Amino acid sequence: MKLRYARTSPFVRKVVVFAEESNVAETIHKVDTDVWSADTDIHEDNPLGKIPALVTDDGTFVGSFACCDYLNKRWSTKKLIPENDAPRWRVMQIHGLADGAMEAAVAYVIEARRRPQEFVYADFLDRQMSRLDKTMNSLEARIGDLSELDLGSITTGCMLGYLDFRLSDQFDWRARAPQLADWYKEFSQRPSMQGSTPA
Ligand SMILES: N[C@@H](CCC(=O)N[C@@H](CS)C(=O)NCC(=O)O)C(=O)O
Repeated sequence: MKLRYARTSPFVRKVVVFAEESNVAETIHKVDTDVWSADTDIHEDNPLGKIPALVTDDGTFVGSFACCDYLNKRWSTKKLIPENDAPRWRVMQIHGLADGAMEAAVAYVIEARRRPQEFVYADFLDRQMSRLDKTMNSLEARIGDLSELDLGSITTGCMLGYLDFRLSDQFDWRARAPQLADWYKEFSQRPSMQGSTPA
């Protein structure tokens, strides 16, 4: 399998950590991809121009959730997305919150760093920051739902890692969510997280 990859992307990191934790990493070949380069070839694998994309004998999966779901169903020897009922609802709910926060953080960073300064829209930045702020409260309130290793906790860990990587000057998430900070301190020590720290 081929994974369109960049070390800085939290969505790619989600797939990389998921793959390692579910024992399929060695079957994945990472292909460095700069989606922002003028001559990027990402569109050959993803018409949306985004990473991650996972190219497999069963077709190409775009978007981090579809990539993880495929790995889980088809290859993983350790299942990290529960099949049914309450365990599945919990993972999907946590994943939705963490993935949405990841989207907000990436949107903030693109607006702040990639737009010419005179076009940066302050209200847009505020809206993303408000999403992040409120989602920290929700995750803090559901800290007990992060005790298992699964798609929800992996996405949360990668999202918080991205906040540290790109938004540490703008957003002190640890002050908003002290229990989450304690949880992350431990979670981020996992070899899968240590080996994929964005740089
Ligand atoms: N919902 C997608 C989001 C993927 C995404 O936004 N990837 C970013 C890198 S972190 C990207 O490729 N951006 C390129 C662009 O927006 O043109 C997923 O879950 O994978």
